[in-house]
Amino acid sequence: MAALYPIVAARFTLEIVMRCILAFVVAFTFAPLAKAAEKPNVLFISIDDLNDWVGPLGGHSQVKTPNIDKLAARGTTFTNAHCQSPLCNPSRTSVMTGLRPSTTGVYALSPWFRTAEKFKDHATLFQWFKKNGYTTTTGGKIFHSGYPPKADRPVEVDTFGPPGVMQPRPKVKFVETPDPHPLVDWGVFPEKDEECFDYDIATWATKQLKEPPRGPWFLAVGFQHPHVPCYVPQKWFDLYPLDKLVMPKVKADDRDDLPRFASYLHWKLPEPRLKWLEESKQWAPLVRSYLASISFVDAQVGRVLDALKESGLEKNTVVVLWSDHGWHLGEKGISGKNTLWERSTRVPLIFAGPSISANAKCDRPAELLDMYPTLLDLCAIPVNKANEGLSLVPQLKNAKAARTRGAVTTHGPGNHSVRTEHWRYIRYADGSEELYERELDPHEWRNLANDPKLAETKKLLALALPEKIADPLPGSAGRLLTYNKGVPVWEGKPIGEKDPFPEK
Ligand SMILES: [Ca+2]
Repeated sequence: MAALYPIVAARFTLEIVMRCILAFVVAFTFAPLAKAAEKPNVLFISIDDLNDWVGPLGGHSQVKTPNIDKLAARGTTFTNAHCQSPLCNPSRTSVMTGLRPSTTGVYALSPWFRTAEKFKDHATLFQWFKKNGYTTTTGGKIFHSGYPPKADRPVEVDTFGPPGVMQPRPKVKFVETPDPHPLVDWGVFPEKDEECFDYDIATWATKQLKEPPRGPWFLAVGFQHPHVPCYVPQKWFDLYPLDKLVMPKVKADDRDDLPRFASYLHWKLPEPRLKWLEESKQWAPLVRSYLASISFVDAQVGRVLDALKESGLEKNTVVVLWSDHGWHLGEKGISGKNTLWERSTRVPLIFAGPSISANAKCDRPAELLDMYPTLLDLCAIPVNKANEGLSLVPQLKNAKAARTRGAVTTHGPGNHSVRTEHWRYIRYADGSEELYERELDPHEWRNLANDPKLAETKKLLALALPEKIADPLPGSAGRLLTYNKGVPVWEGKPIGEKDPFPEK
């Protein structure tokens, strides 16, 4: 035994040395991998047509969004965030490309931006993350419905989950709106949450979180409520009794001080005007259905966030929740979007996760366009120099951090709005203007553009507007307003100088 001992001891020592060498080699060889594993994941939640009627923004005193409230409590809410376009396709194209509509030429419901040669190889948010080691997955409505076309999907993301489909729908519309558009409808339907399309999207997302990919991942989940049709089960309507409903504030002569061009941006919409909603006693039911749809989608957001928590990945996941644009419910005489006013441009934008201040509200102007560079910054991914947005990380660390740039929204070539902390300035393609002093006039009821004392203010605000204005991409159609040689053209039809504003 005595003779054996030194051998055993030597072997033991050798083993220790070998193990140390191995540990050393492993540490060095896999150091970058370990670092990569520490990279935060991204849970990107988009909500369709959700205006500021959420708890943290206070847009409606009665709205119940406990899950979005909870997310806001553990993160930072931008209270002055605005979309780049008040319409799905251009807004979402801007978010994913990191470019303004005035740069892409995507102003309308079509086309898919890749049809333009110059964007064939433009790296979207998802592609930039993939290039930097992330597994990318999307489900529900992320790009505009039907986009990307099937053939392009594998190029855009690693896994393209269920696309956004607005099903089921009742056999016959509940509300006979002036435009018989099948989606412009609201009411109690179906019976159970489990039958709603956004319920399925949340279920799909929770499954992704239970079995996440190896390495850092980017999961995009796109909900469609409260986009019309505002169909949800009865229990969500019960949260908002009709007889106690607080209606949006409107002013009867609100449009009297607007330039005529303001009406051209929404010359004809499938969404009804306030006049019709009042006459047909549908205004309150629409407001109620929209609120009910918000609470329903909030519950689906909650299911996904609960699944994130249960997965144990919450600490290392950046969550960002946003909506593509707002929605009018009678303000300025209309319902729907397609305007450059607060009701159309203001959106929820909430970040939560590692190194983000909790329970913070940032009043600095922010743009949805800023999400792309912000997410890169949060995940320590190299910048994409093509990005036209700016990282919001300084504000995520300190909500009071300065931000000098206003938030710009564009609808159709040459029509822009800029929002600062104090002002909203709008300039239309024909040069006509609007100016609102936001702190004194939160409903944007008094257009101050003709006040000579404010000429210099307008000039300074106008500096924020884009200098280059791309022509609409070939194939542009759906909600497109152009202005050529002094003639406004809405969806291909010229608008006459004396044509009355369509009240339906
Ligand atoms: Ca939308």
